Amino acid sequence: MLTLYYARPSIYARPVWLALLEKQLPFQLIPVNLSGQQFEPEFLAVNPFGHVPVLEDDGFRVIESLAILDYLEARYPEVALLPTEATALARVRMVQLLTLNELLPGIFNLLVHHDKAAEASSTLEYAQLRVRNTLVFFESLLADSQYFAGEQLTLAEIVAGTLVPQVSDLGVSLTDYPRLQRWSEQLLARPAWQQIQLSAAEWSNFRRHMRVMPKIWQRRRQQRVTAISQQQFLTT
Ligand SMILES: N[C@@H](CCC(=O)N[C@@H](CS)C(=O)NCC(=O)O)C(=O)O
Repeated sequence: MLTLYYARPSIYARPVWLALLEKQLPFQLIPVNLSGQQFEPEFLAVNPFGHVPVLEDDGFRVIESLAILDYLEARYPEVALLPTEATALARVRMVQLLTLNELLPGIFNLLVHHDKAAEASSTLEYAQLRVRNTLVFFESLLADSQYFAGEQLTLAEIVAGTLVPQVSDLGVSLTDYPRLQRWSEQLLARPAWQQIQLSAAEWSNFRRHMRVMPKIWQRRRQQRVTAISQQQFLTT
């Protein structure tokens, strides 16, 4: 039986949730309350890094969202989400990595610094540039195709498709990116996307949460040091 440890709004867990749905696999969800449950010994025994997502498959445990997606693809290839042709594969990997390494930190900094004065303006400017650059790149990569790697839904949609269709909820308009807008609408209409849809209240909660994230991180760093060192002490 497949088990996914997740949190509903988690940007890293949602692609795994979507992949399980798109592959039509039976699975159970275990919610983790990220206000502290991730540092409890029971969860650190599941993932010593205290993060969701975690996937368990018949006793085999995988952490790190991209590793989990690759595992699911190799283990359950029936509904294929990863092309093998070189250029299509490169497109998928570019979209996955740019989403997590450029778009996500850009959006995060826009949210955190949105109302800060001059001292944060270069951070804000850089964040805007990262978001815009990624969206422009994605817009041109889509060209006239239905999906990033052609006419087949892939892990590029699974990863970018949990963030790009939501950027307007996070304060970034998609009106300058008509292809991305069409692509987003198409994804949001799919049953799997509808199943993981967050309500307006959940998005607004998420926005509020992201804005205070640097303070939370500071506290969590200490919690993590304490929790992980205790865990190591217990296991040595
Ligand atoms: N690189 C990891 C990142 C996972 C991650 O940061 N997950 C967040 C939720 S979006 C988390 O569990 N945060 C809890 C914490 O930082 O204490 C992945 O891709 O799975």
